[in-house]
Amino acid sequence: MSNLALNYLLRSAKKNAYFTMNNPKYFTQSSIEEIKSLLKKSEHIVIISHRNPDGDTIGSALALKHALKQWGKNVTCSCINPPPDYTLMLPGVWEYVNDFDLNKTDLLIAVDCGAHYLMKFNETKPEILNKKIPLLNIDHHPSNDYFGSHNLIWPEAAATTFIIYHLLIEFDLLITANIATCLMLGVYYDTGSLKHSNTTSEVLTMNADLLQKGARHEEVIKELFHTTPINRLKLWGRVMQRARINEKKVVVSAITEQDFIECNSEPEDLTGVIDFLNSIPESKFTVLLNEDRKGNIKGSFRTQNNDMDLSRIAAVFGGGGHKKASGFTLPGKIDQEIAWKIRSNALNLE
Ligand SMILES: [Mn+2]
Repeated sequence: MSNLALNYLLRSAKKNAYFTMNNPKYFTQSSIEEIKSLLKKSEHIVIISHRNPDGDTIGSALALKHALKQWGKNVTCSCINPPPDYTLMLPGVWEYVNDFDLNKTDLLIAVDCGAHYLMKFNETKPEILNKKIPLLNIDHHPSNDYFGSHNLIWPEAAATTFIIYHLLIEFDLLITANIATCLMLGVYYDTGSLKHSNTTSEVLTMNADLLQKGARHEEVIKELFHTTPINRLKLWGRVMQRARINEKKVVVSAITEQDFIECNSEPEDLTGVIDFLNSIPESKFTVLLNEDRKGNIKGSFRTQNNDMDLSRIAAVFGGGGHKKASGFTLPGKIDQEIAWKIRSNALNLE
């Protein structure tokens, strides 16, 4: 059997012209047979989630861990930072470790790591990249630098959990209710609750299958989208209260370091609020500026406008990203400027 991604792409290409077949990168990937035999012969496996982990990297790692146990493997999930709150309902998440012993490892698997340095362990353990211990790199970011000894990169996949789902099916591993829950959380996270443009019919089909297999859908939705601590709500209140739409139809709001202190919150608490700002119908695009606690300014851009290319605007500030979502980080502080204008019938200024 040939490569899973290729097979899938071939099947999809017939239905959907969106999938392209002429990217030479697809042909330098490891075959499914190679990946399967690698997994089968390994006993002590460490799965690495990227730094500042999100729902996709945690969901992928845990789903794979539970599945590989069916083959009797000893699997450890590891990440330099702790899993975020909204993943704490996932089975096995409490067993995450922030370090591991390379001498007791015969296979490393990186999940959802868009570049080698996002594993972060390459700084303390540079030998993880020398390929003496095989490193299987499973990811969906187009930016991936193929750092593994084995690579399964599928840029059209909406999430890494989408790749893991197809991998488990290909390997005849049972997708239990626990595994389905981990996979579902990753897909909901990376598609913004099935709202982003990466929500293909294949994603919806997979989600229906996960639900049928017992995924705890309600719990996933509650943790991801309906859980907001009061400090975060207060911070979001400031973002919204300060929002202005200028004469160029750009929505702007800003949060200072002082705001974070007063709201007892962190820059991570801003995640998601820009989508509310970006819903003002007449706006061209939205900018959210914030200071962090390390003396940097972070700018985030969003638009619903198909004619905008926000990656170019972010590039002016040394940043980058996508056409509809981009950002930058610069050292510095932001100042508020208030303009006052005198309006009086006693004056004739025109
Ligand atoms: Mn992802």
